[in-house]
Amino acid sequence: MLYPRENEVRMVSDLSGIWEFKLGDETGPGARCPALTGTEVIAVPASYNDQKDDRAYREHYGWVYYQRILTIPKYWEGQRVVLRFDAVTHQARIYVDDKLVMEHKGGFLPFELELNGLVSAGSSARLVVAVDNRVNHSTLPVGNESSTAFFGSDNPGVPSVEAAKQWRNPRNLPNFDFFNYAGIHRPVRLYTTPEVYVKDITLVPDISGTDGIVKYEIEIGAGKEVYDGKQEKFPVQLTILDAERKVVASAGQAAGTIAIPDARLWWPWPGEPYLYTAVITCGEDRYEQQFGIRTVKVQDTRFLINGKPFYFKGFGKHEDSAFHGRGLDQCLNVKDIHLIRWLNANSFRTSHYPYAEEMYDLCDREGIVVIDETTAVGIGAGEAQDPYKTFAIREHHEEVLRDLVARDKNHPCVVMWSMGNEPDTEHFPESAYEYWHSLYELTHRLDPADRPVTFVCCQNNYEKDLVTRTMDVVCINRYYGWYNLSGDLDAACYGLNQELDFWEKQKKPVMITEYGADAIAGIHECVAEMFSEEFQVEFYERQNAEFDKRNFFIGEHVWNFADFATIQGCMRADGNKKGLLTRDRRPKMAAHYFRKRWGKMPNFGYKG
Ligand code: GCB
Repeated sequence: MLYPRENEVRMVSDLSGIWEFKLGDETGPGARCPALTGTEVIAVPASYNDQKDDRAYREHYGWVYYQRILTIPKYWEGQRVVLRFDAVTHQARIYVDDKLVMEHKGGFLPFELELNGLVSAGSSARLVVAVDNRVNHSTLPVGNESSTAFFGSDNPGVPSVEAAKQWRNPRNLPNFDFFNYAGIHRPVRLYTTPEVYVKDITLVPDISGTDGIVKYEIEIGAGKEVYDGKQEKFPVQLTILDAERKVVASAGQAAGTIAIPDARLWWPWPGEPYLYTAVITCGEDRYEQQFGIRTVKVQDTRFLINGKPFYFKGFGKHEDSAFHGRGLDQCLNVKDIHLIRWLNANSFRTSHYPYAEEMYDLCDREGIVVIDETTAVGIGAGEAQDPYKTFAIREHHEEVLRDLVARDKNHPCVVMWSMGNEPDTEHFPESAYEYWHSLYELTHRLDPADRPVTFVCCQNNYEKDLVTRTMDVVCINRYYGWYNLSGDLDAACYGLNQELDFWEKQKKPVMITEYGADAIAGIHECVAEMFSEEFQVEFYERQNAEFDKRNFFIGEHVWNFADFATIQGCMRADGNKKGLLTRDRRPKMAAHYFRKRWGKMPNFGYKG
């Protein structure tokens, strides 16, 4: 799905601002939704949870309602008018003048609908967006539904969920470690196109000698007009501009291959992330899509970008900040990109969901490498239940993969797809293999550029796990010295090395996608113990020394870039404190440590 961009033939109107808001309950709205009364104010885009200091907002369970008037200007007559939601978390029902016009499941990817026929140019309509924040065994991310999750698994007197309902309000029990923020998280926009319009563009870059080669395909859509696909009526023209907007190549078909002589490549920062622009015209429509010329390939135990062995230096992140929750914050995104550079890092993973499109645009432009992850976090329910046989998630997971690849396929910053984070691969290894391997094949088929595909594996019995070793890159999250062998870094390094010996035999590129220790900023000790800034530094120093000895090891992503909000619990003091930075982006000692370490490590050829 193309990002809405304004130009000489397309208008974009951003509906961000103050909307009306009302909390609902577990009963969702039906086919009709009458006007809301007794509403409160809410900012869009942002999570609703922290906009009012009220437990009812923070811990809400079920539906909420957003309302505003939308107006289609008279001068948009004759245009296709589209209402686009970049992300509504987790489930949305859209009403135009009382009537249900669209539903969408999944809180981190865009969806849109044409308003022609629903609201005419020169008139207004009432827009209500109903949003459900519930997570369970049929959603991604996954919510718990078991009684043990309610009360802690080692509580001997665990009552059933049914019994608990008698005296406890229903609540979300996320099977993931980030606060279950919800609401209209990203912009809502109206945009126009001519009736015959550029619907989609696929650009697959390659390199041949000094030339850039771009395989392209342009899809044309039609509103009321009948698009017969014939060149004569709606000729498609593709023009490639360089960064100075000089024409470097052009073609007159909707699909083909085009060469850019003496192309400048997209390199990760501090290399030059050079971008070209594809200008597509068809009939009256015009759309511009930026792209880069770069290749990505896994070869033996190397991850090659433009043919050179790349080493990942960076983090798992979150979209998370004070007040906004998970809502788009462009200022924070720019700040984070600058901090990534300040830290001398080169990459991050969009743990644990697709991020806002604006962030990928920034990464394209600033040369930050991205591992793009779906919302599949928390698939597992212990040894008693095979999630692959009992969770109704497969269809939705496929849909998320399809929509993610369709949304992000043209970004040069995206070098690998992560199908999910820390599913159960240990208790039901065969089921897990069947599930993940078929999705792995699907993702390869979906991506026209055929990027490497992986998923991120939980600390487990790696000998039993049949899936992780079959991924293009083995991505492991490990907490030796934190959740296990807590505080004992000698033992942690021993355990880590045992495991690394195992991975060495698999002859695959391996990277650590999470490792880390909580550190509460300001806690200092001479003899480093857990939760102090000194322990966090020592934890990383010791484990990095082990990674440096391993040739097949292609990257280190620390957990986490910054402290972030989680559900309250006895394991979390005001959220997860594993950030190198605090939630308000102040560096801990470990940030200075990594800035020095990464400053000395090249992007390419670190392991020869
Ligand atoms: C993990 C999860 C991540 C958590 C982290 C932690 O393995 O992937 O979402 O936040 O551990 O700090 O516990």
